[in-house]
Amino acid sequence: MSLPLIITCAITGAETTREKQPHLPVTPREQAEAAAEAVAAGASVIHLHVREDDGRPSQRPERFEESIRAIRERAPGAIIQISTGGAIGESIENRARPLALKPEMASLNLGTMNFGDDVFFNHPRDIVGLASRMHQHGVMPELEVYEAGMLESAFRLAKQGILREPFHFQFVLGVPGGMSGEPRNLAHLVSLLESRGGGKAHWGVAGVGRYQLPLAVQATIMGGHARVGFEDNIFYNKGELAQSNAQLVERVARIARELGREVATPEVARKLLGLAR
Ligand code: KMH
Ligand code: ZN
Repeated sequence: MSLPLIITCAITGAETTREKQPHLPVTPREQAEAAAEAVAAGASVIHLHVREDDGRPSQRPERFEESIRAIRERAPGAIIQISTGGAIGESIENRARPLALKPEMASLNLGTMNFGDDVFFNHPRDIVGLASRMHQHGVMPELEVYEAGMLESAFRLAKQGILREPFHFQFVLGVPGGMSGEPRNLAHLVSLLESRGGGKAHWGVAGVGRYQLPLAVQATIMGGHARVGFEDNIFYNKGELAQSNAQLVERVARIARELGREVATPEVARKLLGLAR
């Protein structure tokens, strides 16, 4: 019997624009509305990037604080996971700053890679620095893995005691520069994780663009968890923009139930992930 499905909704991201997706939530108020709708539709975790009023991606702690407060008002139970990836080109100092707010979770990116036409830098020294800062603040890292070498890095960091149990991996597949979202790639990452004794680790998958839905369904069948939302994909169907983040969550929740898998509430997700609060 599979564990309840944890659906993460990445409501805003750093790269998606209002020009491409007119329903993108940008202000704290819009993000709170989007988060509340997503949680009502079945999401338990909100992966959060913030923007300035003009839409520029931001890592200002004050802006995170505003959004977190607004989300807490509209969706009090939601698990908020802040991004330490930020936008391409953001300094590591700025990426780390919102950790001082001590969110329940934060993303931790496990390697440098080409990211479309850009390079997403994650120096080993900075990965260790972010991991220890998270540990210091009691923040649970979500381990972002874009290709198999990054999973190998996680095993190394775990052996060195830099990453500590419980582990929660997010396989982000379909970024040009990382592994694509073909079913065999997810199957390979999961078998690699299991072969290294990661049987107790939790994992989820975030498929980029057209990979979002098939990978969410594959993860649902394989016993993993799923991430959807405008950060990774703006379409509902090919050529048809989604009307909201919640619409993407609702579809995955419905399919999961039809496949016989329950959808985790935030309280259930907290227990599964070992989040003490
Ligand atoms: N915006 C991407 C370059 C994360 O949130 O930690 C990185 C990203 C990952 O979104
Ligand atoms: Zn992100």
